[in-house]
Amino acid sequence: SKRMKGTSIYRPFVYGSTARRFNDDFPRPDHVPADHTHSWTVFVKGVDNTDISYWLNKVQFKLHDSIENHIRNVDQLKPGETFETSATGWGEFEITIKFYFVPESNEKAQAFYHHLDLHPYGDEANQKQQRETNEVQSWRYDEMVWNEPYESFFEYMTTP
Ligand code: SLL
Repeated sequence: SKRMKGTSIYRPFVYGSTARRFNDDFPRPDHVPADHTHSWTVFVKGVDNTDISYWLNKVQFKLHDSIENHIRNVDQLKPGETFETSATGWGEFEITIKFYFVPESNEKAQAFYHHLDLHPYGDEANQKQQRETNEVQSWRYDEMVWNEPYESFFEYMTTP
């Protein structure tokens, strides 16, 4: 199969994290160490939860190496499941999110970087809202672009 000159394919996705602070309404479970202040999830998903598993085969989340089992591979999703992983902790750090594409693509894996936000940020109104909901969301919209895709991948992606 040849690469298609002058052609590209793109698909939108959302990635990021949601963090919650332990408090009276959201107590720290007994098995969680006492110095852990937050519970959080990092994810990759389609816009409005559209399925992305037809082009995304596996996601590897590389967390801080202070975290148990810090390299997390998520694949073979069942319908309705999301590429995501969760942990508890006390600190912010950079998460590497590596995308592995379906074999039809013949493309190498590609990495994205996400800063885990645990603390309210932005202007006063935003911070107030984050404190009230006890949810710090740090989400980003992006598009995966494949330039000069293989003909077979182009067909795979454009055939209903
Ligand atoms: C910092 N550079 O010093 C960062 C590192 C690492 C945070 C933050 C997990 C701890 C655990 C955790 O929150 N690590 O699982 O014991 O701020």
